Amino acid sequence: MSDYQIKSLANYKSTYQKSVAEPEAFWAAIAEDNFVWHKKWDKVLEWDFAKPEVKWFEGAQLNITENCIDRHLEKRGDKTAILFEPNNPNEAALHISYKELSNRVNRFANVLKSNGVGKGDRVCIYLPMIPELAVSVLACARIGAIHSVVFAGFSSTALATRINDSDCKMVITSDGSFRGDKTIDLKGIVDEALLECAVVETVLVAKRIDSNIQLKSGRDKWLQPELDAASPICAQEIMDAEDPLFILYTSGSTGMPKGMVHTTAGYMVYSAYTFKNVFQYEADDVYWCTADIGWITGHSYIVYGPLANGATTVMFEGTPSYPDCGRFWAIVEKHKVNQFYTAPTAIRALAKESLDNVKGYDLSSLKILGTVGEPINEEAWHWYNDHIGKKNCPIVDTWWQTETGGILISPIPNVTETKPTYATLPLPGIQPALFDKDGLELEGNKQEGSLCIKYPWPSIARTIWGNHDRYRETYFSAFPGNYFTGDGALRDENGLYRITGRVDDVIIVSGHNLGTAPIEDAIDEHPLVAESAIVGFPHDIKGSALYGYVTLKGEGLSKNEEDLKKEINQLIADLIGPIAKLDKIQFTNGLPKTRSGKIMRRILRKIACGEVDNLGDISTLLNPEVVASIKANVL
Ligand code: 7RM
Repeated sequence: MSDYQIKSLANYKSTYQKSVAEPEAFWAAIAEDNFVWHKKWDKVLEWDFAKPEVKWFEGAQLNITENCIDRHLEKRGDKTAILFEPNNPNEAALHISYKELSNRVNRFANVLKSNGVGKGDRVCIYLPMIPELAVSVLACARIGAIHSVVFAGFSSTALATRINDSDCKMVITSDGSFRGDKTIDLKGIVDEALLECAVVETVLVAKRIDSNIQLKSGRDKWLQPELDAASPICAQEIMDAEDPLFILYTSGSTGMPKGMVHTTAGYMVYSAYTFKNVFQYEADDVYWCTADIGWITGHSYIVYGPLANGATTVMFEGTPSYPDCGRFWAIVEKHKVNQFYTAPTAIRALAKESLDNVKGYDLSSLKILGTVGEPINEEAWHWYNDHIGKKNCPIVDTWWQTETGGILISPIPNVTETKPTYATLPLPGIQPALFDKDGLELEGNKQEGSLCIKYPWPSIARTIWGNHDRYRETYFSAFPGNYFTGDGALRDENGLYRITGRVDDVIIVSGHNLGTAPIEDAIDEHPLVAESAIVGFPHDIKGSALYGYVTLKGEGLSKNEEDLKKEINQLIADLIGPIAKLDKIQFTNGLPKTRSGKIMRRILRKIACGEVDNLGDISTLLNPEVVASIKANVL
């Protein structure tokens, strides 16, 4: 286990050096020493970004659930694997030990089999954040079925598109889900989706709420009786290293969502290795990632990465604001959480509320804080650092993507430095590069350009389900020989990376390239601003001009709007330069967000450009009411 956990800066430097000089030897040693294999690989890596093709550990055989569950049973069978915290704080938390998890996963795997699911079959999982979600994911992996988890906030149309794209023969869902003090009729959404899906043979329904739903005979089954009748022993399917483990859909800039395909061995090795290092997990720690398993963050850093390390991973069913905005901190205190991993949008939302929501709780168990999903602005970073970490917890700003399977750029806490708004340094095995718009690599420090990765890492997605051409086009054609992330980044004078946002968020004003993130950062420095988003709109003289959507904190609402606009532009002029001043500022009561918390700038751009009737695909939009009010008040 010597190389597995990086514990000092010198150690990081030598490990990184080795990972770049001899990637195959580096990953082979990690794979060999830290996982259970039924057969070792014949070849560590085969790759060609021109084809594109990437294969890791070919010839090896394994099962990821043996690595996540079985191998822990002897040493830590009674340790809590999954700590389930329900939506309702008055409902008891559930401590699922590794032994109990093994029992549940095996039973579930047998239920899949008895319902005709086998190796290579696709299973769509559409569940709220209840234990059955993690268990069903692992049950699929146990028998070699390919899981496709669809976030349970997606509409029936979005669900149907995803089920059909990968021909899922089974759907696993629940009778409903909780959201705050309301319930949502998930089964009704599935029924509607299935009107469009001829391929689905069976629907397994977990019971979560007190509902009266109808089961469609011949198709739908309650899950619990099936589990009760199943054996708690299920032999693992022995998988080849490159057998698909799961499909996870992510939206592209146009058209159909992309079903990113992750395979078994490389994904396991990389998600486990990065979990251990980025969160510096120690044996008795309680780790909590607030994401939903419906996103890649939940796959890699609630389920697979933590369990492969024998960790205790918290799974939270609820939302940050129920029953009040202190819920996260109540849970940290209750379960003595050591590592806490969340999204900037959640931090900004909570920072908008009174500090009284934080003050009553004992947060002294916290050692490490993390963020993921979008650039974190300076103000939110400091709020997190000051009020949650009490200036005592390194913040890991982890940059990665559904396509990358695991974290690529991030500080290693207490090992490498942190810097507000910077994801900082590549993890071992990751070779980032910046390119200009002519496709030339920008060498040396103090550079800004398109972020690419030059060399494969074990958990890179292998293809887009059913569309390898689109995979090539999207990721390997803009900068031939490199994986193109679609993000822009800058490398500072010390070689630290800052993600500046999607490259398509760059706005060129009078010939100056302006990233949206730094301008939004500047606006967010205003004490009365909660959140902002900038887009470009056509301008006769400048080419493009800037349109700002600004949400104020409660105290801001009584202020004179014209004064506020002046103050905001003065801040921008002071922090970035007069070139970045906004032509138009619209005050809003919220911003359009995806269900995973990313601002949908595409919608804001269309509104600012006067195309209010043609907003494109809004299937991932969380808050349509906000869009309606923005449209009604457009400047
Ligand atoms: C993990 C995840 C990927 C996109 C990515 C970026 C943005 C994610 C950060 C970030 C700045 C970060 N997967 N992004 N993390 N931007 N700093 N730490 O979110 O597929 O849903 O999104 O998210 O633009 O390309 S994702």
